Amino acid sequence: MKKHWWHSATIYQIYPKSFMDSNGDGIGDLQGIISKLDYLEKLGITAIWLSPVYQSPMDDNGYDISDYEAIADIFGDMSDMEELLNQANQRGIKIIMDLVVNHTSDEHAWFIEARDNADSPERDYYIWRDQPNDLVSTFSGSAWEYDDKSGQYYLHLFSKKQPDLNWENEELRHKIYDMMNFWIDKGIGGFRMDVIDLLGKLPDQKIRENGPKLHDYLKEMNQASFGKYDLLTVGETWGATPEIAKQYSNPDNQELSMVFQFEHIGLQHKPDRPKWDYAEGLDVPALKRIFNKWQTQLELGQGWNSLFWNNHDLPRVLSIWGDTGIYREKSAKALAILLHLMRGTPYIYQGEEIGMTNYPFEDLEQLEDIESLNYAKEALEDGKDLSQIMDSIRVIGRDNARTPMQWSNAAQAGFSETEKTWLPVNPNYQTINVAAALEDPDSIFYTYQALVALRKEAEWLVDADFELLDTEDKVFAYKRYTEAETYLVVVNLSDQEQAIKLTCPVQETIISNTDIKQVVNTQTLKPWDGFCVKVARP
Ligand code: ISL
Ligand code: CA
Repeated sequence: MKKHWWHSATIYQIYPKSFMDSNGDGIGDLQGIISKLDYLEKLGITAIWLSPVYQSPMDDNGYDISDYEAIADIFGDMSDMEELLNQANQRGIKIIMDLVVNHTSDEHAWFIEARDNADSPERDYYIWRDQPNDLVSTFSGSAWEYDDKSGQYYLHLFSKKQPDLNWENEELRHKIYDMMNFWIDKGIGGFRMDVIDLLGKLPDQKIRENGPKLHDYLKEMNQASFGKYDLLTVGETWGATPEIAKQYSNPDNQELSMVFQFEHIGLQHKPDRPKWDYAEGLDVPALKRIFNKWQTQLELGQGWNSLFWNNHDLPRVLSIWGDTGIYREKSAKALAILLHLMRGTPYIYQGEEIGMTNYPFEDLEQLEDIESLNYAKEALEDGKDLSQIMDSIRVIGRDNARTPMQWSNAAQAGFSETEKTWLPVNPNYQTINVAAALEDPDSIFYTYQALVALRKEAEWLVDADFELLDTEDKVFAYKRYTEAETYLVVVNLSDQEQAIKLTCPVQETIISNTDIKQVVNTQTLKPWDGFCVKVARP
C-alpha cells in the first residue's frame, strides 16, 4: 500500500469564531489563529482543519458561503489567510479547508442571479420545483422555501439561507472544481467536505444521502482538482456503512482519502429518535461492536478510517461519555488513548486536548446555534416544556462545542479583550485552561502530545491488525498486532473498578494514565484506567 503523509498525521480542528480573538470584537479571527500556531506546534499536530472562514452572512457560522474566494470581514482578509498558510507551513503544519458545496448562502451571487432571473444559467445551479414535497430540513420545518417572484420553491436541506446546489448541472460542477483549484494553488493541505454524501440527492424521490451519481461526481472532482496532488480529503458522511466508506476511500477508486463515519456518535441519542432524545450514559458494548466493525472491515489498503470523539456539531465528549467530576482528567486521557491507537487518522477538536466540557446553558438567549434555536421554536410550538428543551440542548446542542477556547485564567479565559464574547465563556475556565495544562506535566495536554508524537513515529499504528478482546462490559480492550509485535490497549470506561485478565508478560509501556504494575499484580482496573503496552506473544 502506498503510504501518504496523512496515514501518520493527527489533525486539529479549529472553529474560527471561537479559537482566539486578536482585535477585541469578541469573535475569533485569523490573526488570533496565527498567534497560537506555536501552541499547536508544541502539541505536534500535522494539519489544521479550518472550519469555514469564507465570506458569509453567518446564518450558520460560515457554513453558508456567499463568496468562496473571499474571507469574511470578521475573520480578516485574504492577506491574513495567506499569512496563516505561510506561518503554518513554516512550522510544518498544513491547512485543510472546509469545502461546503452541498449548498451556498442565499446571498451568493449565483443565487441572487438565480432568484432575480429565472432565465439565467444560474437558475439551474439550484433546485426549483412548482410544488414542495414533504422533505424536511435538518434545521426543522419544510426543506422548501417559496419564492414570490417566480412562484416556485427552492430546496434547502439546511436553513432557508442555505439553498441546495444542483449537482446535475455540469457548468456548476466545473465552477466548483475551479474554486477548489484556486485554493489548491494557494498551497492548502486538503479539504474537509461538508455533508458530501448529499451531493447525489434526488429530492423528488426523497433521496438525500448516497444518491446514484454521488461517486461519479467525486471521481470527476478528484480528476479535475486534488487528484494530482498529495492532499488529504475527508468527507463528512453521516450515512456511511463500512462498505460505502470503502467506496470513497479505497485508493483504487480515486475518490477521497477517508470519510467521517458517525455510527458511534449515533449512540448519543435513543435508537431511531432525533438527536434531542439523548441516551443516558454510554452503551459500552455497543461502542465496542461499532468500532470493531469499522476497524476490521476497512482493511489496510482497501479503505481508511477517521477517528474522532468531537467536532463543532457535537457535545464535548467528557460531558456525554467521560467524567466531568473527579475523573475529568483521567477519563479524558483514557478516551484519548482508546481512540488514538486505533487504525485511522485521529482528529482533535479545539479544547479537547485540555478537557473542555459542555456549557451550563440556562436559557435560549445564551444560544447562537440555528439548529438548537429552530428546534426550540418548533418544540415550544408543539407544546414541549422549555425546561425539557433546555435539558436536551444542554446535553447535546451544538453550542457546547463552540464556546470560546480557554487559554488562561485571565478575563474571558484569555480569548478576548471584551466581555461581550459572541458566546459566553465556560465558567470553569479558571481551572480548565491551556496555561494551567502547560504548567502541569501530568495534564491531559501532554497525553495528547505523546499520542500525536507516537502517531508520527510508530509504523505499527498504520500497519497492525485490530482485534477486539472479550472483556467485562465496561472495559474496552483490543490488540494491535503485526507479524513481529503485539500491542494491547485497555481502557476502563467507567468510574468503577473492573476485573481484567492480563496474562501476557508486559514488555514495555507505550502510554498510560495509571500504574501498570499494579494492574498486572491485582488484575484489576481502577476507574478510568487506560493504557497501551507492548506484550510478549502469548
Ligand atoms: O450537527 C448535526 C447533527 O448533530 C447536524 O445538525 C449537522 O447539520 C450535520 O452534521 C451536518 O453538518 C455540517 O453541515 C451543516 C453545518 O451546519 C454543520 O456545522 C456542518 O458540520 C450545514 O452546512
Ligand atoms: Ca476578532
